Amino acid sequence: MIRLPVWVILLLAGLGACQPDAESPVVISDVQILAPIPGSSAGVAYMTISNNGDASILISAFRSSQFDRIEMHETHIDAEGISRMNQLGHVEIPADGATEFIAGGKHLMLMGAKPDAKAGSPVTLEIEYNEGLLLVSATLQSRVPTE
Ligand SMILES: [Cu+2]
Repeated sequence: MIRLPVWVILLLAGLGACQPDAESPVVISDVQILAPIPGSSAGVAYMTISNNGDASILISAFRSSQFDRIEMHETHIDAEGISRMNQLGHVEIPADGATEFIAGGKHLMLMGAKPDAKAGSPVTLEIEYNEGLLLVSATLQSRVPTE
């Protein structure tokens, strides 16, 4: 984090009510961060990250102080028809493009929940990409087991 350029800090400070012209071309929407179900320590997060800039961006990591680590996964169906997850090292979002983290596709697994990572608690994710850092804050929602 020490290697972040100063303008990133200014950009984050500018995320309040008034958006300067030099705002980040990256827009995050449809954020849903789900707390672990009882008996599990893994949460999951979904969101859409849009890149309105004219250069592609590369997302290299997600972090949160409430989880030991966050992995980027992609669910796919293998040749036997079994649903599997690959871990992704990075995610590229093309210029004027968007990437959805959704159930059944790319998604974020939040591993090793700390005691304060409960449904109803505020949670902040840091997103590290090639231009700096983005922050996403939300309330942890309860995860309803689905089968
Ligand atoms: Cu996963």
